[in-house]
Amino acid sequence: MTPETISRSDSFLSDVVHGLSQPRKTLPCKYLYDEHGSQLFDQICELDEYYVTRTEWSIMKQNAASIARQIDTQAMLVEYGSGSSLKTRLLLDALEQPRAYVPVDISEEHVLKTADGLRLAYPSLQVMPVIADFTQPFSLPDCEPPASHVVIYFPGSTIGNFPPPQAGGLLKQMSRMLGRDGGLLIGIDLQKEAGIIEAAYNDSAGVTAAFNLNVLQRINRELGSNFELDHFQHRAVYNRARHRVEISLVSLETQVVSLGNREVHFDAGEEIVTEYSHKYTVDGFATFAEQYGFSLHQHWTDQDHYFAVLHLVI
Ligand code: AVJ
Repeated sequence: MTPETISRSDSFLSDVVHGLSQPRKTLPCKYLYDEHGSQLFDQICELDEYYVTRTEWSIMKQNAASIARQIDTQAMLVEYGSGSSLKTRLLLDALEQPRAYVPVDISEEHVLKTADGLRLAYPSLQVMPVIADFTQPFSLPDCEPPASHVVIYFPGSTIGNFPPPQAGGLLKQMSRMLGRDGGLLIGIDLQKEAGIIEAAYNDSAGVTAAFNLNVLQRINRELGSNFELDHFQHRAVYNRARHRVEISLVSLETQVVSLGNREVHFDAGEEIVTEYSHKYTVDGFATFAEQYGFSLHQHWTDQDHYFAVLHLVI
């Protein structure tokens, strides 16, 4: 093991122990995205019930030219949580090429494979992947010639995974990275009828359930615990007051799981919250982002107002 992998699994263990010691048990949602989890997430994106990806895709496709105009040739395009960079290709196809494209993702296998694919498709583009947890400070690589500013692309409504205080922290960290003339292109999932939202997170094929349960498998494999996956059940409920989907794993019985030298006790019906997915309005998000120095320059949405892509500047 390299020192880096040791410290990474160390913080994984301490994050898991910490989360499972709370009166309301939680696990940080970033751990859903190991190699298998990232593949399952890609499958979620293709589900009929999961309107999010397809709607954002159609907004990007219909408006690629005007969105791409917000990114000039001097810019370094930095994508937070790039995954397979599928939507980015729409941007890159519409762009005069930026200085460099920097995909930032926590899943090493995923981001390196994606970077190779992009280099093949865009031979003259500098693709400089960064393997990082973007919720922590990280540094950008240097490109040649240097970029004059940064445009951050943060699609997928990933910002929705963070409760407002953390989302605000992330916006603050981003605003420091941009430089004058920089901007943020961000995808947000909009508030809509609860039934539509709940169906998206409780798909009939059970892919979201598998995605959620996979985090227990990962903890077993990487931290040597003994979670029984069939003793837990996926749950996703839209909390209308807080405008967020609360995704959890419910313990189906009273049970004890061993984790390192500890034992974690579960009551029957007790939940582990694994992810939130906050839904916004365009105005609500713009007002929120103003607290961190951003102002809304332009936005694009679909006919049904299910999703919006915002261009925020500082
Ligand atoms: C990664 C934020 C886009 O909240 O919709 C999808 C993750 N979790 N189904 C979302 C997710 C379960 C997703 N984002």
